[in-house]
Amino acid sequence: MSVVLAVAQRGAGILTLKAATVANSEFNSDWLIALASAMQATMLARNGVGIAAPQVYVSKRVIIVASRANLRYPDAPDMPAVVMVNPEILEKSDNTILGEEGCLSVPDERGMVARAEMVKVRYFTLEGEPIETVFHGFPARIVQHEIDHLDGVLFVERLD
Ligand code: K1U
Ligand code: ZN
Repeated sequence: MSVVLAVAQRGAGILTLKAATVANSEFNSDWLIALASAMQATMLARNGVGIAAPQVYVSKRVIIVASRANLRYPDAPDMPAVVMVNPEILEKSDNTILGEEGCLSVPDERGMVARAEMVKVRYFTLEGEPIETVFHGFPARIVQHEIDHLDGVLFVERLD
């Protein structure tokens, strides 16, 4: 059974830091697997579609992306939750889309943010396997929102 963690709220210092890269020696470790499991449980408990480790007070480059169709994005694909370690955006489209965002760390505030429609991302699995994937639309938006968290940026700093 997984632990549901406290979520850092806007104003917490950890949300402003650049998170540390996960070291090779940490892949496949009990603590990294436990972190990912607790992040997923916390995301589900808060009804989120993503989460980043700094939001649970761990300043490491780990995110989860879990797109699903919803009222704002009825055509969004249903994705199984994907854990990404040390994610990097390799390419992004020039064309941007303005879309509504929320944040587990900024309750009761939503706003319109312009994000690239497509991102090509390289990340590592919990076991350290490198993966390259292209995301479009809402999943691409979640990836960009979560990587922003790893760089200490909140969506409210990107409002249009
Ligand atoms: O990182 C987070 O704070 C999670 C955040 C992810 C996100 C939402 C919307 C656009 C980009 C990124 C959330 O999940 S907040 C909850 C939320 O806005 C939402 C929940 C279910 C469906 C749609 C949005
Ligand atoms: Zn957020």
